[in-house]
Amino acid sequence: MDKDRVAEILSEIGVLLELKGENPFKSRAYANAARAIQTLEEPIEKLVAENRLGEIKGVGEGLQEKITILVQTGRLPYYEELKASIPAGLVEMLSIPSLGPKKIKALHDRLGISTIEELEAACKAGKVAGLDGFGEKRQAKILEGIEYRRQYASRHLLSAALEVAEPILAELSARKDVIRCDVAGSVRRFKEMIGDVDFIVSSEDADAVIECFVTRPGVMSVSAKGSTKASVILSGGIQADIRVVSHREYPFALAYFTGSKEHNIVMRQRAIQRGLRLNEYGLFRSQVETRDPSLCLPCTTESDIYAALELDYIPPELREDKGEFAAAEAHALPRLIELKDIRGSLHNHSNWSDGINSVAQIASIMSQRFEYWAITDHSKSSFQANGLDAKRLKQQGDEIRRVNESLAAKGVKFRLLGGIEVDILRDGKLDFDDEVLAGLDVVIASLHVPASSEAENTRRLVKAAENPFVHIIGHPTGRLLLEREPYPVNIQAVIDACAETGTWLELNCSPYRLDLDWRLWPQAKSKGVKCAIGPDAHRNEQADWLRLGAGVARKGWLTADDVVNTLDLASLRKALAAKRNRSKR
Ligand code: DGT
Ligand code: CA
Ligand code: CA
Ligand code: ZN
Repeated sequence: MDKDRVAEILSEIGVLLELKGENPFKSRAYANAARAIQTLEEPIEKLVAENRLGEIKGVGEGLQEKITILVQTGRLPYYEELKASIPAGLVEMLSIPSLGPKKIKALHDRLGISTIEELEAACKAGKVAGLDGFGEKRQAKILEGIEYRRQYASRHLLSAALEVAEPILAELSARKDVIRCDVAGSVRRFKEMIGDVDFIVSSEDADAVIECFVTRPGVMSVSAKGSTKASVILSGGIQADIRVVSHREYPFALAYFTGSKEHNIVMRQRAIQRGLRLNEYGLFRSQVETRDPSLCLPCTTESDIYAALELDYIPPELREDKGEFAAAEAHALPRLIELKDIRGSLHNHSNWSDGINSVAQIASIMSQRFEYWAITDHSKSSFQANGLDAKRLKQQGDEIRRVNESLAAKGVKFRLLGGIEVDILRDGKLDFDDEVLAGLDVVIASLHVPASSEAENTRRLVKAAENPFVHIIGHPTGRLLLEREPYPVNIQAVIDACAETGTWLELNCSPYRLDLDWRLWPQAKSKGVKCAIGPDAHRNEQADWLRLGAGVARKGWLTADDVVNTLDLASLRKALAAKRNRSKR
């Protein structure tokens, strides 16, 4: 554990003690010690090893003992117990601008407030203004702070992060004083939701790069600005961090700030086991924490770092400490799917239901980029989405056929596929009879109106998978990121039913869904379940969501072979026929 982290924990202890209303001298002692440790010239591990913590100003015996435990074991039970003894809501309130520990304690003691929601209600009811030391002005400020926090300190969709990150990255790479740059953190790892966006840059003119970063349009406020790093809030409320490092440090900083934290911890351990030290500054021939460039192994890429630790290169999406180390050691990492492997999409809507584009418009755009594109509009029970009844479905089918004929006449290979996203109704019955489904190229079954019982939802989905005319279970858990939790369902049972019946599971790559979750794909894959990546496009531009789909599929350890819409059209047709033929055997 480095000194920054030790200092961070000590100062947090100081704040927690204050929240608890402990003796102010005690909490101040922690804050002072934290400050002293931050400015140490030597590695803290060295001081611990040589029993010299007493030399630090303001660090008495009690603190020495705690720091020693922390540095030697990486944990501090005292800190963990202290944290656990305070309602989580009080600690959370610290993130509200204008509220410090003393005020939070007063609110807790006098109004019994222990969550942000309670605080908001009390402010709205005017109860906070009446407290000694608060008043109308402060009450209004607190409400403002709660709103700010809600907007700006929350989590964001990956798609929103990519959207803000890409222009910044383009701008940075175009600068002459930038040697290399990349997005790091959870965005690079393709997490479905992110906290903030991290940029790593190598340059010999850090000042100029930082200045450009904090003054570019789109920056709403600058939260921190130093000589090599800065944090800003972008319009739209996403925080972005930048770090500028030297050319030599770049691969180490990129690897470190890509994370995940869990992945980094294992990397660090592997380094230690080999008599090395790994941190954001380098990989050093050293038994103690250091930044001495003369001890650093020469690595110019992340691959070099992995190689030095006897690992194959681990793609960022897999860096979650979920089995990637064993695989990289055994040269058994999968060759992950790439966007260019995807040849078409099986889940899309047209203006026959709630989509924007006509069948002809869809064909004219998608034929430029893909081999096939299925139109799978909603079925009649989804009346709010203008779902199709059998008669309109047939008319739509005729239109699709006409468009395909004219494509064929022009010698174009691209084809539209005709299909439906059929609602799964009560008891797992579908919105169309088998005879209707049998006439379609692609059938997705989706649960849009779930029951409250897990058993019931599971039964419905399993029954849908057992239908020989259903190819795909759409957005299998129904989650809406940042909005709605998955419906209760035994997803293991659904995966098993898909494996049993040869039904595909969808990786719905609408940025709001990314469902089935990447964490479940390795399991589905191990049972032989294939994946259909579907943008669920309601307008043509949403074809771009396939990029999210490919990235999240990578995060789920999937290869091109695991994903059905990497097949060419002829093979796809065979695969679509396979399930129906199965039931005839
Ligand atoms: P986020 O922003 O919450 O979506 O998640 P990340 O992973 O982007 O986290 P962030 O921005 O706090 O930090 C970026 C990376 O820096 C993180 O993935 C790993 C590394 N990192 C940050 N703090 C620590 C730490 O205390 N220990 C270790 N080992 N790595 C850290
Ligand atoms: Ca981040
Ligand atoms: Ca960050
Ligand atoms: Zn749907």
